[in-house]
Amino acid sequence: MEIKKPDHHLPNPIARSISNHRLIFFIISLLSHSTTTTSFPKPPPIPILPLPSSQQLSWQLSEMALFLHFGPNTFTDTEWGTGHADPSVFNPTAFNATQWVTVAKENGFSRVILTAKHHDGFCLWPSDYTDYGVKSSLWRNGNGDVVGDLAKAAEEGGIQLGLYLSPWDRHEATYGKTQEYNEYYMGQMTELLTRYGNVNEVWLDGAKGEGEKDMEYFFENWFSLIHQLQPGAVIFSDAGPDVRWVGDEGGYASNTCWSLFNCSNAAIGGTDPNYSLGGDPLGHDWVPPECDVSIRPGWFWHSSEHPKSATDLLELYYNSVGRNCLLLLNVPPNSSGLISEQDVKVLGEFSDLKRSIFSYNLARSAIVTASSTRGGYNDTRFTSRLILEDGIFSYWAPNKNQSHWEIYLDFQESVSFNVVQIQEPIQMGQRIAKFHVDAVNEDGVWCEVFSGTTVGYRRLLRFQMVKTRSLRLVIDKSRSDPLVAYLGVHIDTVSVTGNANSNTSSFSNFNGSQVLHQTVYNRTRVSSI
Ligand code: FUL
Repeated sequence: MEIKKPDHHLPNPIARSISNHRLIFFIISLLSHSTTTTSFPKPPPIPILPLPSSQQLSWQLSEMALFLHFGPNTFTDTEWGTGHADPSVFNPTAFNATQWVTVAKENGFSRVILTAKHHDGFCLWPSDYTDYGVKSSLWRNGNGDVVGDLAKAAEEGGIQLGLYLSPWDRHEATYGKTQEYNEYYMGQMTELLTRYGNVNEVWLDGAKGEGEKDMEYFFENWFSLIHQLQPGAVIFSDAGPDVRWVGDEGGYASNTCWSLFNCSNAAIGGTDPNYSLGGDPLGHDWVPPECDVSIRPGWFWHSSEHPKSATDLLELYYNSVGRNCLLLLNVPPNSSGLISEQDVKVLGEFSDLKRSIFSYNLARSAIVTASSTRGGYNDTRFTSRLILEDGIFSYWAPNKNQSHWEIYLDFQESVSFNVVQIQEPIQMGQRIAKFHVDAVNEDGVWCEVFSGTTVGYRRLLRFQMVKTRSLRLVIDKSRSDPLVAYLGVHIDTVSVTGNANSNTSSFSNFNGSQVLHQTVYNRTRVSSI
């Protein structure tokens, strides 16, 4: 197989190359340490603006949310209800919000987001401002409250709650009259945000059918009201202000994905999808992207439709969470009021796959070194060894004014892998703009296995299986000194790696039996966790 050598390859044998590096780092570290004149520890670097708010940080850490589209459409085989369906159609026979929350929790979703009101205007809670909702249905003789039950189940289950209140309302008579409808919408928003405890996300969009009544939405008033009533909530829309739509409904973000954005360049219902997709390296606002996608073809449940496969879901995970986004996966409850068995099964398989790949980091026993360390080689607060600790709150930081930034993993024996994950401590701002990953081949030559642009909260890289003793992450371009919170090395025997990244290279020392050995090891490890 062909070996692609990057311009920056070192044609030295591995042993000499690595020990030379170590010696240089050691001398540099000693020098930098010996110039330290005080015993006070080096403070952390200055965060680079814009930064996430605590709500945005908590949203990003939640990684995956379950979207629940439920309402009259579930019973009428419709996607966009006309707003005139008889409320009596809404009658789930086995409704159980605890089952929804359990499915979410068991499969790693830390948040559930419900269509409290979709475009048909039907309210899943007993709103004082309209009869069009659960209170006019046969379900629980009109005394039911889907939002209330879900809020209670989420609180008991210890997961977060989000609510979607559709601006477009095909039932409400005041829709089209700007002043009246904004009053109506804000009245309903107030009900939702004051009756049900903590709400962590408010979801709204600019969707509207062709030829529908024209009107103005008072977005700024809505946003202020939401932040006032629920200071812990993020607001999602295609223009932020807190979280942005990624620009498509397929669940794929782009390879380059900045959380930086300019809200002034975006408008709800009118943002350029390409701008949403990639974000803006020069953006002044922190507005990270959320990828909404449905497990089935429709957003609502239809008896004729079936869920995607577990490997499809894994693919979505790589392309959303693995590209600095939150995955908002829609799993629509069926007409009995439960998440269908088929969907539960696929979600379970997806979780198993994810666990089998990511629960063991092959780098865990590697020797980690870096081109420099903030505060000197002996500073334990910024040492490169911290990249093996889970989470983003400890991180490697390089010395200031460096001309190159590199982290080395020496596995001490050959290991095979085809996935690398990298995390930046985004609480310090998103920094990395260009990087590549190299591995040493059997001739001791550094060969590029992947090159990319942004990292952000989490970046997952896939490439053809590589067998090596040493790997390095080289940061080529960064908005400020790059910081790395986590580096993971994994094996994925499931997803197709051939088309995962066009710039993958192949290794001449690929060895099938070695790969198999690692796989078994990995699985054994997983089953014991
Ligand atoms: C869109 C809506 O029109 C769809 O029905 C669905 O709710 C999707 C998540 O958002 O804007």
